[in-house]
Amino acid sequence: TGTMSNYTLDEYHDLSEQMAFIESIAQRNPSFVKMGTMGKSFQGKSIQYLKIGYPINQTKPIFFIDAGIHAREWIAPAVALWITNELTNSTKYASLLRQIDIIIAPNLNPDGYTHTRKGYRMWRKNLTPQPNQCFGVDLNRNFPFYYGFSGTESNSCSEIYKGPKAASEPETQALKNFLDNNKQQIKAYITLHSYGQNWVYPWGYAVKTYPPDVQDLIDLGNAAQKAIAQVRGTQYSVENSADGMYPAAGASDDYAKSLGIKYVYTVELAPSEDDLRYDFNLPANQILSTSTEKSRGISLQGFIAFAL
Ligand code: ING
Ligand code: ZN
Repeated sequence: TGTMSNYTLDEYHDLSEQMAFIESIAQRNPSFVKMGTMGKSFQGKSIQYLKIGYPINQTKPIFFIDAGIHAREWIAPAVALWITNELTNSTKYASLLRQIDIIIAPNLNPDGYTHTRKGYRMWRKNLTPQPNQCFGVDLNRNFPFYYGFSGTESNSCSEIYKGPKAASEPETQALKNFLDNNKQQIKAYITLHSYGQNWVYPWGYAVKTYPPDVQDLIDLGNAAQKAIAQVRGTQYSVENSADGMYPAAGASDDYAKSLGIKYVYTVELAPSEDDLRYDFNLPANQILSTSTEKSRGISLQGFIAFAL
């Protein structure tokens, strides 16, 4: 696709355009950006990530951000790519990027995402064949921690089907292996979803059940919430996922926390739950404002997490 200087951050893009964009960022910035592959989807599409940090070959504490585990939540990859551009297109993050590496995996479910771009707009799962002529596993119910305990289905036709067994899916395995292999270095993990404008902390598998350091997660969540509100008054609620939304076991955030990663959040991006106009169809003209808010919350997260 040549140089991607024509990539627009205020529109939704096909997977191939997203991947060409991150590849071009890596190519243009070899001193501090490197592209890697976490694994492959069922259909053989690469699950790519960028490592961003100075110097590029040093191992540092990692701030890990992913997006797109659910295919229809288009705003999540769009925000992840906006953040990627922001971090690599400006000198203002140089000192942060000397302290830590930021690793961004902008699209964890390339098969599902491609399906939503080709017309089945509301697809959530991946695309593996399943019994009963149904397709797809909810990747955010497929992780091996309290697998199947709550908020999921064994019926393969369900939107929240947990799969035939824990970590059965190649996309799950890709992220799981990456987290397993880097758990020592990863100090913060944020997984971008939509929607609801919630900043959500574990555990998600049961109500009123929290990790021992939950107060630290709430404190940093509150700091992020404040930073987001400062941009243009947008309100995010900081809440436990099971208490505030619904219990659901086998999600990636619980798995990351179970590995000992300290600051773990699911972030439900715009629109808010009260906005009945858009659900997953957030208009493209709201990508930039949603991204700006998020980068404030997230960069603050980075600073505080690593200052501790
Ligand atoms: N929301 C998440 C989901 O997978 C969630 C909410 C996250 C629940 C983590 C429990 C644990 O259902 C969206 N929008 O997918
Ligand atoms: Zn989701």
